[in-house]
Amino acid sequence: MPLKKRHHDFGWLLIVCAGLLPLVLGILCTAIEARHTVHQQQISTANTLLTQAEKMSDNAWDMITELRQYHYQPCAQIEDQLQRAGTLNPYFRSIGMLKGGDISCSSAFGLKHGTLTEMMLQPPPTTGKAWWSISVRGTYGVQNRPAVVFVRQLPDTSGFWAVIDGQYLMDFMNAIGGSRGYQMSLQFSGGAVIASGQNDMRPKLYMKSEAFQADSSRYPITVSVTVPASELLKAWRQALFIFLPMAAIFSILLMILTANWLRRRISWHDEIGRAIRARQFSVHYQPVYSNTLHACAGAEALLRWQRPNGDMIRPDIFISAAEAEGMIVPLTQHLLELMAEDIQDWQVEPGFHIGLNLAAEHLQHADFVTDIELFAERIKDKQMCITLELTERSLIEDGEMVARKLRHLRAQGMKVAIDDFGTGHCSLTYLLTFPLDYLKIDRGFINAIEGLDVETPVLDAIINLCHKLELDVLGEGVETATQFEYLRQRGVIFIQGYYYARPLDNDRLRAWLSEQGHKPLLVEEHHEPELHHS
Ligand code: G
Ligand code: G
Ligand code: MN
Repeated sequence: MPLKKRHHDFGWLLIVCAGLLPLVLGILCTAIEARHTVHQQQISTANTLLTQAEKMSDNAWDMITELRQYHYQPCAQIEDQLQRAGTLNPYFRSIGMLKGGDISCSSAFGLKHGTLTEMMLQPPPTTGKAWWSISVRGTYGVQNRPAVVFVRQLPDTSGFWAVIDGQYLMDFMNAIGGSRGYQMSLQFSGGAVIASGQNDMRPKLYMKSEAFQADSSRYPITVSVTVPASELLKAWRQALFIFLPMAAIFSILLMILTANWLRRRISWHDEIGRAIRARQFSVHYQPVYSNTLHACAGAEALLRWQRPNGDMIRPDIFISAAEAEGMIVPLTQHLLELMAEDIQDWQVEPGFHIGLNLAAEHLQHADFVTDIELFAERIKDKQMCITLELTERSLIEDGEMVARKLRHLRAQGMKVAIDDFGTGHCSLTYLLTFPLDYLKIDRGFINAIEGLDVETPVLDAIINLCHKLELDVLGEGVETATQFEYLRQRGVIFIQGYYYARPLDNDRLRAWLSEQGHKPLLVEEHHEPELHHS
């Protein structure tokens, strides 16, 4: 049986997918989470570095403000104070005064003058501003270590300057990110790059590490922090380490659930097929009374499943299982087969109604019309009136196509009824969409009848609706004389329920039809003493 084999293979695939789903989702989520974590660290590191650079700038500008007290004083007089200030304050490489483009005094070189360009190893930027700062790759005194130059120009061409050693910034960068392999860099006014960390960040193909840049709002400082891919992987590994055991448990659970579901599903599907072949199904028929004929007007076919061990399986269970697992069509075809066999022995008046329940899937099925026509053909000589009961349990899709099929069958003398009317979600739409002859009012509404003189508004409304639409009404699940009388008084023609007759197997039905079928149902007063009370 190749078809069955495919079914099982598909099942395995489904179980594997169920197992993989939590893992794949977990790997994806942790990757996103790790990226996010690393990015947050990157931002906070960049901000820390920026704050430190701003603090150093504050220091430098404070120093330059201090230096203004030496304005107009010759270098020889102030050299000592300059040296002391430059040495005792942290961060500074040197400080001094300017005269035009020349250094007029310096804490590092005293009277030995040079130009600003010579000290910075590059020409000063042309900013046009009185205050400026720039990072440089070295100064005259320390040529191979970066520094930051701060200059305050006064209107009389003199000025003050301070140089902060880049080593402080580089040490700070190493302290905050060196151990994690962060690569950081910092620039003042787009000058030389002061950088830390390994410069040989070989780009990893599978995971690019992106640089994050931050700018100071107070000074022309830009910092950039790059996290190596290894950090990302580490964060990912950590997240996975926490998440993976959970995902594994979920994965196993989901696999067990899927396997269980599949087993149940496969077993219902196969069981119903086997039961059909083993003829475990039979049909019971529940007689329907007519208030105009004053006799039995028909019967509804109800499927029954008895296992070989004698257990009955409840119809609502196996019918929903068959509907859920694509077996309702073969099952209904089997029902028609069994009914056709049973009906051969019946002795009924022409026009006797035979009702059968149809599932939405069957109505939508391509074989539906042929199935019913074949059945009609087989019981043709009994001249029965076949009643197709559409249940509202499952929604009928493509109503227009189904309506066409029903019109076609109705043209051949069949009737269409809505079963369990009022319990479904589409009762009223069905009234518009389908050609109808009857409504079968669900027994829930019949149960609500409390007495002949007590109103039952919803039930009354449904009955009125039927009269307006010129549909025949059938009351389902009528169990008491009160219910029977109540419905009769309100013009409900057809009655079905234990009060009149229970569902009977084929043999009992035939016996019942010949004994009781023609008798009117009399509601005698002594049957129902409460009639007088209410
Ligand atoms: O009497 P009973 O317990 O048989 O019915 C339970 C439910 O099963 C009812 O809602 C009835 O409509 C449904 N049912 C019984 N027989 C059939 C059948 O042959 N086909 C379909 N589709 N439903 C049925
Ligand atoms: O197709 P429908 O859902 O109408 O199926 C009728 C169902 O109602 C069947 O399960 C049948 O056995 C059940 N039934 C028929 N008459 C009565 C009744 O008087 N009382 C109750 N409780 N159930 C009934
Ligand atoms: Mn029914």
